[in-house]
Amino acid sequence: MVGSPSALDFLGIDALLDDEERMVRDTVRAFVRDRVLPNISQWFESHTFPRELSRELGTLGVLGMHLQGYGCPGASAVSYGLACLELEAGDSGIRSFASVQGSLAMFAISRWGSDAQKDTWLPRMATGELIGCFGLTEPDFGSDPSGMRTSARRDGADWIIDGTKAWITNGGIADVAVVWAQTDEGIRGFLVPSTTKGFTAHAIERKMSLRASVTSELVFENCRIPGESAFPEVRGLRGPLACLNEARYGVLWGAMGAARSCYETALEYAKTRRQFGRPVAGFQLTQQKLVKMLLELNKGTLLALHIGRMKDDGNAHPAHISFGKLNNVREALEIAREARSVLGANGVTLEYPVIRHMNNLESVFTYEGTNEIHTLILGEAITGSNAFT
Ligand code: TGC
Ligand code: FAD
Repeated sequence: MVGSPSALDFLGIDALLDDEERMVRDTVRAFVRDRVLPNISQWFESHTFPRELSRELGTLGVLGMHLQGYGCPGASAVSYGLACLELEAGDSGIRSFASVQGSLAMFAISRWGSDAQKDTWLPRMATGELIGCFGLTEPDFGSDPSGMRTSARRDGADWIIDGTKAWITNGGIADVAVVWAQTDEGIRGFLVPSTTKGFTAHAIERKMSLRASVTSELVFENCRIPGESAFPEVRGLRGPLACLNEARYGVLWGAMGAARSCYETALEYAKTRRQFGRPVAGFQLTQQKLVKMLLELNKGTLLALHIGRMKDDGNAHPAHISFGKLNNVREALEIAREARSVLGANGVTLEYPVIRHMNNLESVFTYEGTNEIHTLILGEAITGSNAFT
């Protein structure tokens, strides 16, 4: 007779991982338990990302974890995904820091940079000594970055950048910005050190979501950088969009971490909270909510693992990544909302992680391609018809 399934690993997904993957998961989970969970509600409340966490995440080995060489560990896609899940079980803002550093800024340099650019930036970004950000979005161009107005023009051997980027994670604490700009050869990528004259970053205040993450506006005014600061080969939107695949992949795992935290919190609460003389977990309507969470959490985690195995085999198409991002973030948000209701009034305080995850997931739902954009990417993949415009 097969034993009863565990409420915490109902489908036995743990058995689908190898020893190396379990080791990565357990190491990141322990870091989150010891370093993030005791502090996160305070960081969230005070709208703070503690800069020293960058080095600690570097030591943990999660910055540029899936990249090869230049001090990066070259971990598998599945191991990287598991690390994202565990970080986001702590807080989406902490996973965001690692995503932007590793999958956007470092990946861009690793994929599109010259050898000199890789030597200069990657080893010290892997340790967390240096922080990067990725500037694609602008105040008037979010879902449609093709219209960006930030421009770069040649002036002798140098480039001059002018324009504004908006909603840039890590912007105010970054040592280097990867900036995408229009040139007379199409969109190109540039590496702009934060000390460059004419470059300023302004914090976006009063966010009700991702409060343990720095989000900034970047302004470039007659900002002069040397000619070798441009990525040498890549032209056009495929430059930044290739980087988004990597970050979206981390998000599709990470969302299941936030969802797991919400499910486990709601389950525990429902078993101990008593109303009408019995635990609320005994009411059919509560069980329906918990079971809905159980189904979507397990399906989403299996989906993440499946896409991860496809990625490790070289078979993940960007549309597969959109499938995972769309489904898993949408379902994580639903799980967070259900969990919030199970906790009743206690669900609206930072004494429990649920409303923090719920608010964070509103940003995750919007960034890295909104729900609608991923719907249209999938719509085009199955019909062959582009419905963006
Ligand atoms: P389109 O004409 O379809 O494509 C232009 C060129 O790009 C290539 N391409 C891709 N390459 C690699 N990966 C992908 N996923 C790609 N998608 C397209 C394409 O083959 C083409 O190449 P080429 O060589 O033929 O020129 O472009 P479009 O202008 O129609 O736009 C398509 C659309 C709407 C899907 C795209 O613009 C899009 O994805 N928009 C959403 C923008 C977005 O996601 N922004 C995210 C900003 S970063 C962020 O949010 C960080 S949050 C912090 C965190 O991660 O924690
Ligand atoms: P818009 O594009 O204005 O969209 C508004 C609404 O219209 C959305 O619901 C959208 O889905 C819908 N819509 C748009 N086009 C269509 C269409 N064709 N059909 C149907 N519906 C459509 N960007 C970066 O470059 N780097 C970062 O590090 C970064 N970090 C971020 C951190 C946070 C906390 C947040 C909230 C955002 C961040 N972003 C970053 C920006 C993010 O990528 C954009 O917010 C996102 O791409 C959506 O753009 P937008 O907000 O301008 O919305």
